[in-house]
Amino acid sequence: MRADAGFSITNVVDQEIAGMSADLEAGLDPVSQAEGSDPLRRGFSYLESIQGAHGGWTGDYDGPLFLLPGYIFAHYVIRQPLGDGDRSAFVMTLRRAQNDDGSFGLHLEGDGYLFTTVLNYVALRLLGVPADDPDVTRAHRWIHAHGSAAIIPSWGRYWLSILNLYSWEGCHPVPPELWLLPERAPLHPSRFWCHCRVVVLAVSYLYGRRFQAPLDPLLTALRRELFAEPFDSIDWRALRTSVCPTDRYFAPSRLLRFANAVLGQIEQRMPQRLRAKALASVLDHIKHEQLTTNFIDIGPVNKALDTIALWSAEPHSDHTRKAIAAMPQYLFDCERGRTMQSYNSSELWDTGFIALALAESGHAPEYATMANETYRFIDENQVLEDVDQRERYYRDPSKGGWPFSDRAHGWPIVDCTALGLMAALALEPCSNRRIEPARLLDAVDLLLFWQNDDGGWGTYEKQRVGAWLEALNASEIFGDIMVDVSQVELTSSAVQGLAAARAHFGDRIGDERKHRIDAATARAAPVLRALQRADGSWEGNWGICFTYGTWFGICGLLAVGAKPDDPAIVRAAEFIRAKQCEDGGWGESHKSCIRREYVQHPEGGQVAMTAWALLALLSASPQRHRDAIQRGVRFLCERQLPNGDWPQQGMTGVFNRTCMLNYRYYRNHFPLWALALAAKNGFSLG
Ligand code: LAN
Repeated sequence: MRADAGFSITNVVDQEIAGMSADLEAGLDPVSQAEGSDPLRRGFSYLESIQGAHGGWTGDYDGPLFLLPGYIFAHYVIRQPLGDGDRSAFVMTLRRAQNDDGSFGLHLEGDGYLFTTVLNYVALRLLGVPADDPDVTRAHRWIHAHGSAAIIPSWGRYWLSILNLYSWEGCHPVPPELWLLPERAPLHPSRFWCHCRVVVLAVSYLYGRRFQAPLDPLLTALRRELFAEPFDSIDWRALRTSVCPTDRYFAPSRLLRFANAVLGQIEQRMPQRLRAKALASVLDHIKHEQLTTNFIDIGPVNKALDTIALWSAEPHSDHTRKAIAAMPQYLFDCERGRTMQSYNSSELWDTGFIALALAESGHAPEYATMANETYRFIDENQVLEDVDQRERYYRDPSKGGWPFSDRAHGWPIVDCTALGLMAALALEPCSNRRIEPARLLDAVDLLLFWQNDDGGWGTYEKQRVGAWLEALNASEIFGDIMVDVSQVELTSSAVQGLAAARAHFGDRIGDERKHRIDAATARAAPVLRALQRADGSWEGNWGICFTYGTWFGICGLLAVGAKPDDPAIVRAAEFIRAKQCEDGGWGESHKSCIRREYVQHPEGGQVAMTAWALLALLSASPQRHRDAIQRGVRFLCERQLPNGDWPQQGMTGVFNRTCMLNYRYYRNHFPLWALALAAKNGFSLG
């Protein structure tokens, strides 16, 4: 539930529980008894009961523990006090996320990171929690046992510098002049992965101005609390290369150390006129990002930083007012409290998978209103135009794409576009409206545009620089953040989307486009094969981990024309089958993503991962893996709750190798889709 709708979390949760227990007392399932024991009908009826008025499904989308602090810091810096409701809800949310040892993880299930422990400590203090509060004291102790805020990773340094709790001198330079380099230069930030690029953009503005909040008594107290030595006696420059070992994901490359040294020299000699020009250009790019996303901005990190940058430049402008007013769009009330979401929502993504599951089940005619409304959501959230002056602002075309959340956000993504396209095609027969074929073909053309020269697809954009640039990853805590390279999920989704469109349109797709699709598909096959590991698996980048990646790998190969007896598919299915848990499910730990090898989940089967494994095996060869599939199906059926929902379990999503995410609806649409496919292949759901 959207937090800005003015609900109280405790009320919501209490009401839901009260409603459920009343039903149980009356001996009724919350979902009508008519669904009986059919897990598909129960599951879809449950989803039907919580579909939004806009046709989509809205849910919580959190996990990272460095987002809400950014929201709190931004309000503090721009002197926009939070309301009492927000304050108490945030304090509760932050307390709940704290580990027993006083630390905060990079994400909800993670062991302590100095980065997030310091940020959450400061956030609690800025919210008015006193230094002698037991939770604050526990965090304080942990921070000092791990070297103090002095050795926080660079992303933490930026935040602390903005808050006047660190010196910009302790940060490696992030000069705004980078944006004035010739666009052909491989180091021009327009070549960076878009999420990295927008963070660099905002930080370069604040760094370039050495922006800091004015010191006040609370910040002065924090300066004392965060460091072992007196703040004014710290040798900031000497700290630049020291980062807490708990947080470091990789050692800095020689290229990065060299670049930092060179930038450090240049920064000392930067002409003021050049700096002013660079700052003006960067601010213009920030404004463009805000204007083209309805002030949502591409993600939560640049949303908070951009808002501060704008406020620092023009505190009273209409633009800044709109940027501030859009902040609460990132808040969401859920069982864990009032969270800052990892995106403005995951609505298109979830609604798209629900559409596919419903279509696969053959039950769409029974759920005609739900199917119709789902289709409407897909229809109403396709991006219809490119952004204004897109080339000047380094943007790829957008027309025809689908975003991860909604049209207002506007940044289309490769797999979301493929999903939007497939969902539209799958539900069209059950809908009383119809997306113009020309719009669906725009999606096809955009997918074709996005194909990389190596034949694969990345996330948001066609690859702009070689993968070598990853050596300049300065984040310390995230992996694979610099370049939008070809990946298994995106490549697989793109070829599946193209195959679906080709099958749907037949000859109407046009000769020229048909040839382009065929050529694109042929070029994708070797990429998918090259990404497969020797053990038959594919490593996922956005879901945990080998289970997710291998499902995409198998379906990608099938979409490029591989046969189920292709040795690559046989090996992949064998990999999946061998990982089945004793309880019949599949469960993979998020540690797989960090260690880059399969780690079993300590709690055994997880519903979302079981669904991915089943989808993989059912796509590869339902016959060869009959027993394993039947046991997995039983696992899902047994875990389903009386109301048609499934229990929330461990985290299922990941980004940049180290940070985990909670996808609220993965426990619903993936099991339903897997069960639907199983039923279609003759497996019993009884
Ligand atoms: C997402 C969420 C969706 C995800 C999929 C569509 C599932 C994926 O297949 C492609 C990549 C994408 C779009 C994705 C990229 C990275 C995001 C935006 C996120 C994981 C959500 C949050 C994350 C963003 C980078 C968080 C902010 C942190 C930074 C390091 C800037």
